[in-house]
Amino acid sequence: MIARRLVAVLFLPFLFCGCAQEAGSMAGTTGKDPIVVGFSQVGAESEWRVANTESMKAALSEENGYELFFDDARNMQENQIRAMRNFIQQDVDYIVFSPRVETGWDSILQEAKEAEIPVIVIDRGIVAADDSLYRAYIGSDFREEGEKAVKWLEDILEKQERTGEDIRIVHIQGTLGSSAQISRTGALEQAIQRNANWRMIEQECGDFTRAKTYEVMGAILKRTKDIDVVYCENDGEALGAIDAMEEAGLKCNPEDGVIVVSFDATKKGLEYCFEGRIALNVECNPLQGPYVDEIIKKLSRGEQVERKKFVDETLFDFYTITKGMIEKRGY
Ligand code: GYE
Repeated sequence: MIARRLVAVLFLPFLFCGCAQEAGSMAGTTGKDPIVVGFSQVGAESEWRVANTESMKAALSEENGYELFFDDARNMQENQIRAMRNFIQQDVDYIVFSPRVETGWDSILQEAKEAEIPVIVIDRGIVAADDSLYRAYIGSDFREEGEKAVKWLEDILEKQERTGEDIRIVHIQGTLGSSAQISRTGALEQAIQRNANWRMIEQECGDFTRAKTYEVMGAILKRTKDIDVVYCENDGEALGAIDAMEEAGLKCNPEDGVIVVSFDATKKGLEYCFEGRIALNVECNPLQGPYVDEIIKKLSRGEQVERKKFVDETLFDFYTITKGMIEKRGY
């Protein structure tokens, strides 16, 4: 196995095209074999994602006993599958991946299983034919995040005594088919059903990016400017939507403007929240590296691991956020 891996490490990197190869020195200075991990990241579409990548690289570092093969799939599932297949050919010890979408992973996971390479899913969840296709999942409870957002919205509209008026909602969705999108969308759609005065006037995909959302929001604003709430599924989308609305002369704030709801709570998102331009920012914690490290170390020692773990998350709103909270934010 070691000999096979040595060959793989020496030659296979040249077969990877367009992927950042970050192999450390074999065996390191400790005299122990490093744990070889292939990590397929979905892309670099958001600040959240960049923080997630950094957390993973910091935790799975050479000093920490790892050799990391990192691949950025540029937001394409087929690239992720290709990278995972390369990791299998390289006979890595573990595969970690952040799936772009929920479905379509069964065959590649089966290949990993046949090669006896344990797979750890991070961030977004998957729907797999069979539970034995991956060892552990670590990520966020996206449905819970969505529930926090709609509950907050119900409360604020009640406080503002707006339960009797139509609430016109624009919904910007994340990458369609991703578990983050499915669950955050699910929470809103269900809340619309139970609140007779909430109207979904537009629903478009912003693909979790500022640029795409700026475009789709611009198009929406040509159709209507009568908007009460914009529900964006991450900070990038919120920033893009706000850019477009402010340019069109709309004010964004929860007191006398459009109420913008967002997810992630990155530093930039929190700054917008402090100003009220984002009224509510539900935290989504990207710092998953240390948990992945813990899982891998446990598996390497032959210990049991939790099959599913959600990271801790909170929320921030315009009324309670402080400067101190923003300063503490590292990403
Ligand atoms: O909210 C968004 C990112 O999957 C939780 O993906 C993640 C989402 C996050 O691009 O910013």
